[in-house]
Amino acid sequence: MKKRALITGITGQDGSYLAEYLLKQDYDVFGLVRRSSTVNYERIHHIQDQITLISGDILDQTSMTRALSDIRPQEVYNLAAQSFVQTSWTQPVFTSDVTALGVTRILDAIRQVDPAIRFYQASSSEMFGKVQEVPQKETTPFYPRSPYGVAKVYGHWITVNYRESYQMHATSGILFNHESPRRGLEFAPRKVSYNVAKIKLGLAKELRMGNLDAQRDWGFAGDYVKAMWLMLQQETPEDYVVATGQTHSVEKLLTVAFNAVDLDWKQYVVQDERYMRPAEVDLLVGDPSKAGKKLGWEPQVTFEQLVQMMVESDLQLLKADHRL
Ligand code: NAP
Ligand code: F7E
Repeated sequence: MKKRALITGITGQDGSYLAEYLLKQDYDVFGLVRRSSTVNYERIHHIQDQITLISGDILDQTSMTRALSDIRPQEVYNLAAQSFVQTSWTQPVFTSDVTALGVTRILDAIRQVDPAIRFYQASSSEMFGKVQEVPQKETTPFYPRSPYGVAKVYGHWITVNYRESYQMHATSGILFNHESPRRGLEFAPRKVSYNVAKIKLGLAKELRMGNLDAQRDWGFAGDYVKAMWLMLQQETPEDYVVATGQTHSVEKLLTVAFNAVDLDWKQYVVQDERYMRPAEVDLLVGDPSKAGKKLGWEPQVTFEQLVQMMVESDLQLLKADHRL
């Protein structure tokens, strides 16, 4: 019998890579998708005939229970969230409902339908916020700096609580920033790669950015979904930090991306207050040694390779769109 996995957030960046990865592991893959007036299956279009999409929303507990009862999966990966940090200040209540309470809805649906289902929660380095320790590891205290970060702290602790209260195989993966050519255009690395490609092709003249001093531990999304799967294959559920262990500033990101097309970022980047945050996370760098030791997980793509991959992909995309 093939294993069955349900992915919430399958239309997102990570959902699409995880679905591909699970198909390669010979799973039957199911994805929860919410209704929208236009179809947004761009990231899963290429595998749509190999997966099954189920209508539902993590704001609606009945839809979660129904999906679990219909599919009877062995594994559930909860990747659904309002995941853009900046938006969490303008929509704090909505962000909490989806990103925090959504986790309880799905955990409780699992408890009712089949508590033996293994559960992965997409936790985030944003929980470390104003960091209390460098580098950050599983035991580092949380100090979130945005409504998104606060919501993820709730999601993390409710996962731990259901594990301890009901002996469920529930795991929280504390993933640091991970990117790819499939990343949403609003996140810094994709915003940079897309606009660098536009400038190179003569389709834009400048790039407006916020805080250039912030530092992040950036990895490749394709590497990180493997860690999610490995966590659910362990006999004992535990929480893991997934990161590269290297950190770079937004300025360094600009340097590498513009250098990839032989341009100097200083001639094109304009700082714009609109992209500054009410409270910033200044420095994130993870310690992935537990994931290395217990899961045998290691990132494969370096920061420079990642940025070059993204710029190259956006050049191809824009050339095709504009028939260049
Ligand atoms: P993403 O591209 O923003 O995808 C989010 C997904 O959640 C989309 O499929 C979205 O569906 C879905 N979703 C949002 N609200 C929903 C709802 N109410 N019901 C059902 N589905 C809903 O995010 P990502 O980068 O793939 O990240 C995946 C998860 O990892 C998120 O939980 C994120 O917070 C977390 N995380 C990400 C990173 C990172 O660096 N990427 C790091 C740590 C943690 P639509 O397509 O319909 O909008
Ligand atoms: O910002 C700075 C910004 O939006 C990175 C999400 O996946 O990772 C992501 O959250 C940094 C911040 O990602 C612009 O101030 C400067 O310091 O790419 P980002 P994020 O906020 O780190 C974590 C782990 C998640 O869990 C989240 O879901 O870049 N920055 N100028 C800018 N950021 C953006 N977006 N746009 C700018 O113009």
